[in-house]
Amino acid sequence: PRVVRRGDYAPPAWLVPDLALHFTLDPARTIVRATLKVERNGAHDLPLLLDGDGLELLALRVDGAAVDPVFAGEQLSIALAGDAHEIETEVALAPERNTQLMGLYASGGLLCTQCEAEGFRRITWFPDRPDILTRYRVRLEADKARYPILLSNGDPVASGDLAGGRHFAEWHDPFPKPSYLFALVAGDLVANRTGFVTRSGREVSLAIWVRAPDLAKTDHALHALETAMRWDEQVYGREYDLDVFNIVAVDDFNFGAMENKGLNIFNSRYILADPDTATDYDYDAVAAVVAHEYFHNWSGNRVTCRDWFQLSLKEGFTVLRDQQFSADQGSPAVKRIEDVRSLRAAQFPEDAGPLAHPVRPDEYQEISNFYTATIYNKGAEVIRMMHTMLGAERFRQGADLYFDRHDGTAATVEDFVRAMEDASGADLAQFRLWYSQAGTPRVQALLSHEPGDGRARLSLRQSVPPTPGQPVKQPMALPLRIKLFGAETAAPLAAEQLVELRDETAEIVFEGVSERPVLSINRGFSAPVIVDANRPAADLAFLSAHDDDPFARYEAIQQLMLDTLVLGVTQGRADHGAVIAAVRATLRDRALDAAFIAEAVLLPSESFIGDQMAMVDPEAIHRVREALRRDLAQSLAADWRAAYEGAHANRFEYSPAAKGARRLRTVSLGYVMASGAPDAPEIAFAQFEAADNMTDRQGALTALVNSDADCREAALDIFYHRYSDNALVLDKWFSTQALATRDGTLDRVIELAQHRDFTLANPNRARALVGAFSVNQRAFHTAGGGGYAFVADQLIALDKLNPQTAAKLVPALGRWRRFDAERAQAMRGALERILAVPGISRDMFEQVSKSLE
Ligand code: DPP
Ligand code: ZN
Repeated sequence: PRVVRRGDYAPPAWLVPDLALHFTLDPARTIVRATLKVERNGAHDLPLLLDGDGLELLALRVDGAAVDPVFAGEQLSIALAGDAHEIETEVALAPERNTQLMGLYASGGLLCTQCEAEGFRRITWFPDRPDILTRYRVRLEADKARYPILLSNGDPVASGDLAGGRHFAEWHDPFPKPSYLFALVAGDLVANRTGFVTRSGREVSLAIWVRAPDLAKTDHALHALETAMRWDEQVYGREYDLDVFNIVAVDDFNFGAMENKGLNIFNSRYILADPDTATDYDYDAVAAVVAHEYFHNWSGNRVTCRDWFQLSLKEGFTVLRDQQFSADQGSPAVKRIEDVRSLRAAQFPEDAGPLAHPVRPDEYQEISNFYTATIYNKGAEVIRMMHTMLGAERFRQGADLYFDRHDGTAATVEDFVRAMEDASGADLAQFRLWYSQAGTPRVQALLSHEPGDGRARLSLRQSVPPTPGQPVKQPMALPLRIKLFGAETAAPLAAEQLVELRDETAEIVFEGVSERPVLSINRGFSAPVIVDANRPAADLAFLSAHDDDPFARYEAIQQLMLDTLVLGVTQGRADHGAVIAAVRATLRDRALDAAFIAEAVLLPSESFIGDQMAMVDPEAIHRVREALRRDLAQSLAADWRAAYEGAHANRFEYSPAAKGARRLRTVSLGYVMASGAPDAPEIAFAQFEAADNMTDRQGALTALVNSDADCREAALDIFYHRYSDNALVLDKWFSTQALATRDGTLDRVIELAQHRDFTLANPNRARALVGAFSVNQRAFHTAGGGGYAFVADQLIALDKLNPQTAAKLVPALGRWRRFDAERAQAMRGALERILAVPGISRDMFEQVSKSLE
């Protein structure tokens, strides 16, 4: 297989300062004429190499004269004598047959593009690499009735009618950009518009384009966009730079959204929201993704990536920025809990498995496979640690320096770290290991107390596990926020310290510690590591009630639950008393907000429990967790009912307080159901029917679908018929069933794959069924291997349509080392079957072959 290596980077031999693109749009046959101005970059006699993929080449001219194409591998090779030339190409494409959804494709009557990372080469011949920055002039021509709206990057400069019912629009983007940021959209769209005045007085016209029936669902996204634009001015000093900012929602999309300059294209699930169809989670995700793509205008577009090994330069930084934004809109503590939860659910397993890779990888076969939780979420944690170590003010100075120094260029991770160093005076030499070493560091923390001397000693020891290709690791620089509390007085024994662990071991001595200290460590999750502090249940219970850092408090109760569950699995039994007492105290603490309580009292997921064990026994984990759930539900029956009823609102409102109440209501309903009380299904069904919002409705549906209640099928039917014309809600109908914890989920999922509304052609739908099922630990690992066979069949079929989306679903099968021999063999068998399919994509080949190693 082709392997691309970071060390092989060489600057481009030819630059393309200007590009004119002329599209004659048609779903069956689109003609693209491109005129590239090329300039020799330095002294050399190398040919111009252009990338192309699936293009029918109709004409090639150099300085106006037709030439015969010469190919070097997949590239077009053009020998040029002078230092500046004009290259013209003409190609034909078939957007309606483009099932990969990369390049120009058709979605729900629209024509649209996706170019990151390497989709532009599926539109025209071009040096498709991010360090070539080009000024684009684009002319779009199309049938006016079918495609009345024609959009591209930058500012609109001309439009008008043409013969034969056709029309045209011209767009100029004054900012040189990499080809992955090119976009166009043609379709019958309407806009929700507003004006925005930047802090220096630029008037920007904002528009969110959708099909007419969806217009009423765009207010939330538009509001989020305005809020994000203002926030970036205030917090990072970054202002918008064009006269228009357009967003288009499309139904078929591989990513969540794409930050094309001035023309963001979104998966409709991250734009459309109204109370009847979107949950609070969806509302939050819409705002976060709108903000994320907008923030890319600086962290990604104005300063882009030199090569794809630098992907986290823009993604890690932009995820951090969107996390900070969301934290500022609601509860920072709950946002931090959610972010750590998703890091642990997606990134820790990646770091512990066969696809582990550093935040700045050294090689890849297919770059699409590296849009991972490591690049995004761990990348964000790495920059967050710099923020923690430098402090907000010096971090901002570093960000300013980075933007100033590299504006209009393609930069590297090293450029970012150097800007942080130069602005702050900090030494980040060792810290850079976070970019090159894969694997989640572990920190052992042991606190001992010498009452006679009034002294406490904290010994820390770090280790970074081996990962594929990296057997031996260096100690990392880890910022750990630490505090001690007195076990008797419940008072802090000293102010919080920020300890930077740099060596393999360290000892920290605390003086004047007269009472027994309790250790609070990695507060706020200051470093993305696994801490083994071996604290007894009593200390965890103490911290869950008294810690003054909300994250640490959440962490303590979760650790207590986790210890109890792991003990239950490994020893066959565990005492539930401490967990029950801690949950009771949390539920009854009037000072806590509902959203926090809801997060804290939720048991760790079955997969997260599995992640703690060398050998995962999915059935035992399920059994032990259900037993604790039932015990909590029954022991605290009155508390759950009180929490459930106390969190009832009379009508829908989208505010942090109302969201928190709904979250606690849903979690409490889950416990009411788990108690086995005879009236519980009626309560859930009543909520399902009376709900005036999707959060309550789906919450009740989930509780029913996880249970054996008779009315669960009725609820599923009602839900299906109510929303049968709404694709995004039908996705929930599929995923709720695929995620069900009850028996028989595998059979149900196999049945659902035959449902008339199931299709692999739409990535959201494929993920809703196959993706959701593959993270349902118990169902996916059903004894007999039926889950693996099902997923393998689906991935083989999906790979033929959309390799990028298929390859993202491989990791669940790649975890075979953690399962018993029978399961491991069946999982390997499924992977081998995929690998043996003739014509397997490069995307799939890389993921599957690495998973088998
Ligand atoms: N559109 C994707 C994102 O914003 C890839 N850049 O993360
Ligand atoms: Zn991004």
